[in-house]
Formats: sequence, C-alpha cells, structure tokens
Amino acid sequence: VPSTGLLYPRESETREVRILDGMWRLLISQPSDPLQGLREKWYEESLHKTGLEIIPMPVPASYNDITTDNLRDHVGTVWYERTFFVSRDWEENRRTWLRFGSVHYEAVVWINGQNAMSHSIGHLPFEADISNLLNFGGENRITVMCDNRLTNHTVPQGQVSTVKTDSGETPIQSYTFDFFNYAGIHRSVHLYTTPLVHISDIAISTQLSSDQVGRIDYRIWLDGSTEDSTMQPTHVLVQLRDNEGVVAAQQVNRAVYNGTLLVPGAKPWWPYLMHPEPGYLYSLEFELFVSSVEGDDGDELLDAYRLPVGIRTLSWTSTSLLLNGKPLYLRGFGRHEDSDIRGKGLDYALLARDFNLIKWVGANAYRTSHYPYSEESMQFADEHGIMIVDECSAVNIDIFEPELLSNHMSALEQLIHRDRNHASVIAWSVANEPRSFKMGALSYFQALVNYTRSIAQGRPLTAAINASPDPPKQCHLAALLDIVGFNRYNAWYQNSGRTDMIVNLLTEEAQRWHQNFGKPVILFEYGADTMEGLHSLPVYIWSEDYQVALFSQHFKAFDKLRKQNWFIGEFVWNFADFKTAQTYTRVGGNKKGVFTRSRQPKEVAHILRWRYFALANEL
Ligand code: GCB
Repeated sequence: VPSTGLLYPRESETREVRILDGMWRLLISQPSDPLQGLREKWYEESLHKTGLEIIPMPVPASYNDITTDNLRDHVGTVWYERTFFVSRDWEENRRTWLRFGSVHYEAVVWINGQNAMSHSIGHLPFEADISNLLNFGGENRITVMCDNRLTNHTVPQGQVSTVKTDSGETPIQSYTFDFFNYAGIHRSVHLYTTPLVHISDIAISTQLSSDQVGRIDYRIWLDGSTEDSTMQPTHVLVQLRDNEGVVAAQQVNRAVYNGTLLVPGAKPWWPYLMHPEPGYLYSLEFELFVSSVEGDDGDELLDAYRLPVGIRTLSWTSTSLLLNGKPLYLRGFGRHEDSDIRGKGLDYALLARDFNLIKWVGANAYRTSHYPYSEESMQFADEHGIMIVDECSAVNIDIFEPELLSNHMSALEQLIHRDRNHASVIAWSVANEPRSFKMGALSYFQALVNYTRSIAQGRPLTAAINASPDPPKQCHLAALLDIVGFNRYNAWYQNSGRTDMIVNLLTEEAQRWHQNFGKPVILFEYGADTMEGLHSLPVYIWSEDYQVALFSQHFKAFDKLRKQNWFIGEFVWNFADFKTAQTYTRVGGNKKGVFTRSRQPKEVAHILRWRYFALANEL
C-alpha cells in the first residue's frame, strides 16, 4: 500500500494551512468492550449523544497523564471529537486535506459520520482528501477512534491479557520495551488545501563535489485532475534560493518531472561545531504552471511548494561514515519524546529547550530511539546541524512472523518516505535490540534489510544490537548492516558497581564487532540510572557520583577505540529521564538521563559537555 500524506503541509500562494490543535472532547470506552463504539456507531452523531461521560482533552498530547484517575493505564479504545467550520470559499477549485502528524497506535477517522481514513503504527503522519465529506460554509465534525493495544503483530509488539482485580477481570497491556506506551493524538492536526492538480510528493538527493559544485537531483509527483483541459500543467519552474532569497540555480522542466540542478559555489550543509555556519539550508521552490495560449507571459500558476534543502554528500566505507568527504565522529544521545503531563505530545517549548541543551552539551547527533520523532523536530535538526540516526518503531521485536515483517517493512517505508529529504538524516536504524539471535531472525532480517536497502535513498543501514558479537552467528542482523551499532551496559546491568571493568570489556567487545563484521562500529547505548541529588563517595550505584565515574571510564575506552579508525561514535543512554511502565527496577521511570525529566543537568552533564567540546575542537 503506497503511503500518502508524507509531504509536510506548508502554506504558499496556492495553499492554505489551518491547525486544528486545542481542546478536543474525549470519551473513554470500557476496557472490557473496546468495540462498543464501532458497534453502536458513535461516529454518526456527536459523542454527547451516547450519554456517556465526555472529558476535555488537549491535542496534541498523550491522554494518559492528563487526568487524576487511571486513564493512564487504560487499555483499548478512546474516542476524540471536535468541530470546525470551513468557509464557502474552500468549495471551488481546490481540495481540502485532513492530516494527522501521529496518532498512537491505531486510528480510524470519520468526518461528519463518514469514514475518512485509518492508520496504524503510531509516530507517522497520514492524511486524506476530505473535500467530498465536508459541509462548506457550515460546521463539520471530526471523530477519531484511537486504539492503544499492542499485539504480536504490531510494531512494537506487546500482549494484552486479563487480570482479576478486586472488582473483576480487567485487560492489561504488557510489553518488554522500556518506555511508557503513551497514546493519543500526539502531533498536530492540519487542515489544508491544495489546488485540484497539485504537487503531491517530492524526493531529492544532494551531492557536493570537491570543487564546491552542489548537485540536487529531484523528482516530483503530481496528483489530481480537472475537467478543464486548459488547466493541465505544462511545466514546472524549479528555483533554488539561498537563505537571503537569491536564486542560486533554476530550471524550467517541461512535462518530465525529474531533473538535476547544479549549484556552483554551493554553501554546504555542515553539522554543528564542524563549521562556522552549520545547518545551512536553501529553499527549493517548485512552481507548477499551465502555459497560456497567448504565450509565455500569461502563464498561470497552478501550485507552489517550497522545500528546505541542505546540500551535502553522505558516503561510507567499511570503516567510516563521511559527510562532504570528512569522516564523522558522532557525539550524542539516545533520546525519547517524553515529558511530564503531555507524555509524547508535540510541544514546541520542549523541542526548543532540548535543542538548546543538545547544543550546550556540544553533541552533534542523536538517534530517534525507538520510533520516528516529530517532523517539526526533524526540521529543527536540519536547521541546527544536528545529525539524526533515524529509527523505526521496531523495538525489542521477537517472534518473527510474516505479519510482523510486513508491518515492520511498512514502518520503514513510511519513515524513509517521510524523512528522505532531510539533510540531517545520516542513517536508518531498522531496529533496536531485536532478538536477533533467535530462530527465524535470519530470514526475517534478510527480507527486511533487502527491502530497506532498495528504498534507502543514499543512507547506510544500522541497528542497535544487544546480542553478543561472539561467535558472530549469534546475531543474525549485524552482517547485513552498513554500520554495526551495539548497546552495552557495562557496570550497570553487567557487573553492577564495577566501573573498574569497563575499559577492557568495552574495548574488547567493540573490537570483536569490527573484526567479525568488517564494518564501522558505534556504541548506541551506555549509561547508569541516576537519582538527581543522590551523592555517595566512594561511589555507589544510582548516585550522581556513580554516573560520573561510569562515564569517565567509558571516555577512556572511547579514547582507546578512537585510535582505531573504525570506531565512529558514542551515544549516551539517555538524553533525559523518561517514563516507563511500573516495575521495581524503575524509580518514577528510567533515570539514565544526563538531564532530568524537567530538562535540568545532572552532575554528569558538565563532564560530558567538557568532553564533547574537546572532541569537537580536535576535529
Ligand atoms: C536498552 C534499551 C532502552 C532501555 C535501556 C535501559 O538496552 O534499548 O530502551 O531504556 O536499555 O535503560 O535499560
């Protein structure tokens, strides 16, 4: 199924964008009967008509932590609703689209009681042309059923079972991944218009030659038709503007909608701290025209879309990952989209704060562990020169069945399709800690990696593996990748308290990964749970001092490894503390953050900052 809606909605002289964020209404279905609403057709009328309790619910946000009762642990469906008006002007000569940035996990959407679209696998956008369902010049109602249940076939997997409580049986959701299964309408809801015939998709790839000539290969897709033959598009004007609006390259393309722009003296896209002007972006303008019969002067503009573009070359070998020909050393984090109250809901204040902290600490990269992050954050990363290892939502997968494989492929297709035009994306991560040593993993990953490679758009494939590198056959995934990433918790899950074992264990393991698979190697996770404010000398686990000691030993190991040209990066687990399911190994959630959940530094942040800036200055 080709995915749609993966071009970010942007306004232009031919397009209008409205955001439907704000207070929506929420109805929580009985966990024991999640399909009641479908049976009773709750979408046909306002949810108030059900006579059931309706509560206000902000969008975007996870619904879990908003109320004071146990909505947090709800299993099954909830129903969202709101109304909006569309003016009469929108009825003629345009199409109106409704687009969700992400709803976790599964969503079914109705407009005025008519089914408009559905989507599963959270964290990804989806949209539909709703022109035929709207009341123009009147009120309209959106209803969304959102289901948070995870099964053996969802990405990620989970199990729903029941427990006997003091008041009867109730379903519970379990999962093995280590972050809270927040749910709801997590990102913005856009209502936007396009002309009848419009640009529906764009793919670009860029290169920079050694003599600073930029090259942008582009392809655009058109959608729609009009009865009016005089309104058929005849050509596209493609113009690249620099950040002052000056045209740096242009082309008129007649009928063939792919081409190449050459940009002499191009300003390259560079990562943060690698150049005085990191994150340089051009604007690539596509203008779709119909020629008038009288001649060129009277060309009519049908559609215009502007895409931010960074020009850079990405390449890799069996030892290095290179940007504009320079080998990269990645200094960064695994992260989460997570914060107090709003859960996984998009929050611009948090996004800006996080980027300020990333830059303060001197990092140049992060991995979108363990799912695609918001499109708004991807754009921010482009602008700030922060490199992204872009991970799909296959975390801790196990039980390798064909239905899981097809959902996993779809998760990767949608991720790559959405993010392929971002300069910041330097690799695709196909999974985090899959049970890659199990029966069935080999054929599963062969199929998955072959497919992903066929759509990889010039990026290397990686994964965060926690199997053992020795013997190599214990991991059925590493040999298939371009960059081998591993997660290892020396002196935490293994040999707790023994910071004196880290340097040898880590350097030896990294060496084995490289020797066995002959690929560049990166450590994607290391760290220690740390209660802010807890101090102890001699160091003792969970204290801030222990986190400092554990990091310091890792730094020694990294410095040894960096002498080998194949060790390409160090990612801390985690950027900030985050919420998990309730278990006795977690105090209020996972506390491996360098920053607290409210984004203030722990002691370790200062030594990490010292190191990251020192590394940046060496290069
Ligand atoms: C891991 C996982 C990550 C966990 C982390 C931990 O290996 O990839 O999701 O949060 O360990 O802290 O246990």
